[in-house]
Amino acid sequence: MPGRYDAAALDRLAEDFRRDSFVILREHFPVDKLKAWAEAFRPLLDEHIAREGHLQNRGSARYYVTLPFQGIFADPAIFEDEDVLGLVERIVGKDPVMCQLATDTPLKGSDYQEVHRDTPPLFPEIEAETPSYQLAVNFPLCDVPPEMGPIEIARGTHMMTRDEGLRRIQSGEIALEPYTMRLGDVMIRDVRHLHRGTPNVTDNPRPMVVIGYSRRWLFRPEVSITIPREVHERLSPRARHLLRYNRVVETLDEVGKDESYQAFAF
Ligand SMILES: O=C(O)CCC(=O)C(=O)O
Repeated sequence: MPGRYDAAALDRLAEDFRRDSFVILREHFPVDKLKAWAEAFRPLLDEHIAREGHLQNRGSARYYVTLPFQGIFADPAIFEDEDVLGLVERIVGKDPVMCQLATDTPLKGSDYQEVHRDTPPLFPEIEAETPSYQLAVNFPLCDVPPEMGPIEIARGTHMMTRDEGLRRIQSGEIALEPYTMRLGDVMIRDVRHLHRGTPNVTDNPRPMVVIGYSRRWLFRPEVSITIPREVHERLSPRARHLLRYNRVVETLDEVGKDESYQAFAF
């Protein structure tokens, strides 16, 4: 499927991204497809909570759950979306790697997270940030109004040290702004910006999908996608290349379900 944005529009979005640390493509993914994802996700969330919910792996009543790379979740119309990949390549360069397909879900009882980054500095020896190397493509599986815990982001803090970003937030120079989203909206963000999850005060879960894309040389051992062979065989050459650092298995039954990505805030 061709993209919705031409090259000039993608160039402008990439500029916005470099300034702000994120962009939102409104009404981008088909709502019916996402409703089917939401339905298929619900039992996976319940299973995760029953198995290891006591770990509260993202704070109180907030869970990180990896999605199985099969069935409707292994959808090239989503992870090979032309506009998203066009932006990813403009931001992290040619030959990006897809390293993560998961969800963050706050429930009733969730709280404000500590303001954090999702990754430690690439070069802790120097007090400077580099161009972007790790992106999260986020899209919710429901509408996210203020009462369902929208993410709050301090715009532009991806290119500052953590301490400088926190200082500017504390002084009021940069605000932590909430970003409400509708089903179908897609956010592409640099995981270094300072941000936090906020409480979902409703009775319904608020799943947010995260697809991770990295620069071509970056390997993140804390996340991975396990690809069943029959899914791998049906992938396009581009998809196989995107997923080249991930393990191919005969069946997902051979893979443990415990979440290995526990340390998340830096
Ligand atoms: O989905 C959200 O509300 C953001 C969660 C988050 O920042 C995290 O768990 O690292």
